[in-house]
Amino acid sequence: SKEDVQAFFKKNAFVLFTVGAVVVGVVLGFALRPYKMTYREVKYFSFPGELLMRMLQMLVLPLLVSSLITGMAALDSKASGKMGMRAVIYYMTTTFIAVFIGIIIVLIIHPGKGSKEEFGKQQTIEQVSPADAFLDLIRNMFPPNLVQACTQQFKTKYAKRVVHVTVTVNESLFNSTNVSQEVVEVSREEVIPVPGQVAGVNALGLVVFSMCLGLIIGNMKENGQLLRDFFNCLNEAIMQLVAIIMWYAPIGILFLIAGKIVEMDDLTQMGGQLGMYTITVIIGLLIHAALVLPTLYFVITRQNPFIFIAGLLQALVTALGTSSSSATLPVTFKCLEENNRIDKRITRFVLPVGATINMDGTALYEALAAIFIAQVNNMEMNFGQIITISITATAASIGAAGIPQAGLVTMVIVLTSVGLPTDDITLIIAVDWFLDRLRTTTNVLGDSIGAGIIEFLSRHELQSRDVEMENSIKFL
Ligand code: DAS
Repeated sequence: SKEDVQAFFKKNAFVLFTVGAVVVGVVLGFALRPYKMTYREVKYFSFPGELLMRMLQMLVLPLLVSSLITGMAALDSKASGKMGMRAVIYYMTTTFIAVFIGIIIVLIIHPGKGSKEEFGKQQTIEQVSPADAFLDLIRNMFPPNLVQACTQQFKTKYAKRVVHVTVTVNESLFNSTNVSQEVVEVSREEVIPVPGQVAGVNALGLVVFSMCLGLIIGNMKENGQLLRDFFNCLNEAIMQLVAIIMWYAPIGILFLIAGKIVEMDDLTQMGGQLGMYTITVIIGLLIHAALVLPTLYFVITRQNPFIFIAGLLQALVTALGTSSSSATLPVTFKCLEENNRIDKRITRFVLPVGATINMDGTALYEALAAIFIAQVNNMEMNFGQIITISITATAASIGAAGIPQAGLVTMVIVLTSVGLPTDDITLIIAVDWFLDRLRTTTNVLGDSIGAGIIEFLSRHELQSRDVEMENSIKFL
């Protein structure tokens, strides 16, 4: 009846607006392409989208810190330890499955034909050694300056330097009668690692700090109450800000998507290897997001995964629009807590961590892309190299920040670990803006399904702690 239809629209207005925004954005973008806007015009045109990005990013820091602190403080250390364990196992398993799918799919489809001609010119990319990248990951866990961690992260850079070395020359080599040694000085050029900082939130450092602080505050009995109340209220206030921004989100998403479509390079180059590569990535991500993750959710919780995913629609569309899992974090919170009714003790604990380190889509992508680059270079990867790729791709996905195209940067590690040319990353840059959106959506889905699964597995702890919970933290 008419009332039913009205009620349906009322209830799902948000979702309809958001999905509508994507459709209108795509149509508008293609309609405007023939006008060949200048770079400046595109920037003006996508301004409403840029604003959405900025608003969401504005909330990420206070949201991440306050939710982790309250999340940790709300659980006793035994419960949080168990949940942490489950989270880590879930993140590791799903990331490895993702990597596995990426590798299998690229080996079967074999999108790289073994020629680089059709890709055009390449640029030079800075080398990073896997060891330095790994140390950077750990360094970033301990930011020496918390204020700086809000704007910068640590990254080893490389510099060329002339070094002097002394070499002992044994003269007997030249003259068999006169045995003596001579020390000579030679200089050679060497590339050395130097400490550096790059722009961007050091989310990993803030996550580690907030978790530890939250754990301590949770153990502080009455003395900690003030801090618990403070962070709890801060968290709720930020979530109310999120609710306001959500009304603006459809407009922002519309312009983000339309602007990108107006701006993108011609699709003609999408033929050949790059086109096949794009399709391979899409298939891989689809298998993981639409098949593996829902199946895992169903097997563990015995509930309909697609109803769960329907509740996440807005977060998924925001991920698609912003290509940043950090910027999407506020929306992910809202969807999981309000639509899917996931316990706040779970979301506050696992979502900030998930958005920072659990990136299934990125892991799948990095492994797949590395093997694609090997194929283009006519290099066969042996079993050992494939294992190396799967390990470094996992590490690279953990190290990648939740910002647009971060995965492309950390791919240098994967390529160097198996001796592939890092400059070849530029071969796939043309399509990365698009694939980035898809892998970000997969990343957000992985985090959210993780929250659902971990809540289910932790139901006993959550129940038994309920009474005590009431005393220490009131969830507003
Ligand atoms: N776009 C990133 C994200 O936010 C990661 C990536 O570039 O792969 O999930």
